[in-house]
Amino acid sequence: MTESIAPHAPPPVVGTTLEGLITAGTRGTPGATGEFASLLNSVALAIRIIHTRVRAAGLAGMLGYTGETNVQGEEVQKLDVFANDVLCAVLEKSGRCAMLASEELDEARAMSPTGKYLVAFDPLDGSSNIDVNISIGTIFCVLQAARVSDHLAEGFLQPGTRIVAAGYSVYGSSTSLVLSTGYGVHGFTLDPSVGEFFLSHPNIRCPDRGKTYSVNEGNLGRWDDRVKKWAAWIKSEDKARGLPYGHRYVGSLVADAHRTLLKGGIFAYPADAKSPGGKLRLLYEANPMAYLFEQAGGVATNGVDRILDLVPKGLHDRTPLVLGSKDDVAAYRQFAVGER
Ligand code: AHM
Ligand code: MG
Repeated sequence: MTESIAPHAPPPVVGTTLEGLITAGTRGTPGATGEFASLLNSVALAIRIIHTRVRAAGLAGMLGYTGETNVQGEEVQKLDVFANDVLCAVLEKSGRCAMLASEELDEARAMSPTGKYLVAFDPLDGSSNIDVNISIGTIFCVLQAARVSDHLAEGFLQPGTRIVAAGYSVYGSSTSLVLSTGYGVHGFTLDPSVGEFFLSHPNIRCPDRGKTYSVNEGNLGRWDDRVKKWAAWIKSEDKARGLPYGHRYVGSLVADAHRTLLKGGIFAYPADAKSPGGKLRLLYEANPMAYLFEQAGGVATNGVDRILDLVPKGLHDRTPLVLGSKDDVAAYRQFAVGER
């Protein structure tokens, strides 16, 4: 059976550590062996290690490119490699992970044959912002390795509805970790002096409607007419609907999604003439975010259809991504299907 943080877990209180909440939540769940809690704590450990290197990156000779390109054809930064190595090493040591898939690895990598979980991650999202001290982060999701075939790379080719946990960290003005195991979304802030994540944002709810839109408008000339029409609408004057919306765009999904999750509004990375299938990756960018947004009462689509229903064909599949407040994503959909 799927282990998870149980609905009967004690209500989170401020002063709660991430480890404490995870452990309390799984204790007493029928069939729980502690392996799920142990896996999540391992991911949190990796994030704390990445945090220390990100914080000192300018000093530790960790900025800049390695000279390599990854499977996506993108230039690899030294911190991308470091973050990937840390996650791989920590997950291997945990013994809980059967296979992992990473933005930085061409193929899925086998870990522990007795591991019960599959972990997909983007070790360091927002690579273009690394060298300029702008928020970056780590995104991950966990699937269950329920069947024998799940211990092969094909195990990752499941729809996001099968996710059992997802989260992301933001290495920003503070380091935060946002996590869901299917019973709401909780946000934690790292206290670097004690090296612990403390609960700072219990039960995050994405407002039904926001005031900002987030999209790389430099791509406007490459969008189809329906997306252009939406972009014109959201900037139009309409007091009753609260338009125009303000524009916010960091260029790191973790940062743009985090703001949208907490404050509402809409983030969109539509398909365009350069990236006809979208830019963002389904398995380790769109799916974890979609899971978190749905858990928080928000919505995530590819413009029209629910992200979590999409069945990946490959580890590095891309998708258009539109997420945020339910009213704002619904309005986008009306434009996308030609109803407006
Ligand atoms: P990365 O995983 O290589 O960092 O790329 C993904 C990033 C997202 O964080 C962000 O939403 C998007 O790419 C920004 O793309 P653009 O620079 O085209 O606006
Ligand atoms: Mg990314």
